[in-house]
Amino acid sequence: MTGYVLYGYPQSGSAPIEAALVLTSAYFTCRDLDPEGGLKAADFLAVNPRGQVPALVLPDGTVVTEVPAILSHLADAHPASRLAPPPGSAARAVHDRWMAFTHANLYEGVLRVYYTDRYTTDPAGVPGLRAAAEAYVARHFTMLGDAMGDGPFLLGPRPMAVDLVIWVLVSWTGADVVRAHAPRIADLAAAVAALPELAGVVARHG
Ligand SMILES: N[C@@H](CCC(=O)N[C@@H](CS)C(=O)NCC(=O)O)C(=O)O
Repeated sequence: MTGYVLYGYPQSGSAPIEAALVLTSAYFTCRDLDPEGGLKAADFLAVNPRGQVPALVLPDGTVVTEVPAILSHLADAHPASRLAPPPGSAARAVHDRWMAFTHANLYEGVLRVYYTDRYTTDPAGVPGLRAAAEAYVARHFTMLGDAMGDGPFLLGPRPMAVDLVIWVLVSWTGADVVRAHAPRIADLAAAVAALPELAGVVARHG
């Protein structure tokens, strides 16, 4: 059977994509890579020359990378799953606004915390850069929390693609750290993790 192929590894950015694929009920297989060597192996660089996960191969062979692009495609290709509001609607614009906000500020901010040494040629500057990145992440979690309506998910009662990304970002940052700045975002992540359909994904990714 031809389906999606998801390149990733546990607790990486492939987690929200795996969760979205489960919610679409589409057929997919996971190719877990070794984060030490597998990302820079020639066969994976042929899929994503950036050597990063997630990378999703569509059933027709098209490769899509970058979390928001992958999630947006899955939402549009599987409208019945209601992973995002319908394209062209104001609600979709709001969803995509927060998806872009989350990716540009929080995902990239968390990467600066994890891979701080990549952002300077001066090893002595690493601790200061990391502290600044942590403060940046905290500030943006606060803004995201301030944007929440009644919950339990960012845009209301239904979990959407943006919530899947937030769930992973909270787990990377630490729920207690997020709770100190944005308690409702910590609750949102817990609500995603408690979705019965995602039990297998949550168990795999922690
Ligand atoms: N902007 C990319 C970021 C992807 C990314 O940084 N992935 C991490 C894992 S969460 C990775 O592959 N890191 C390995 C590396 O950069 O060497 C996206 O949205 O997919």
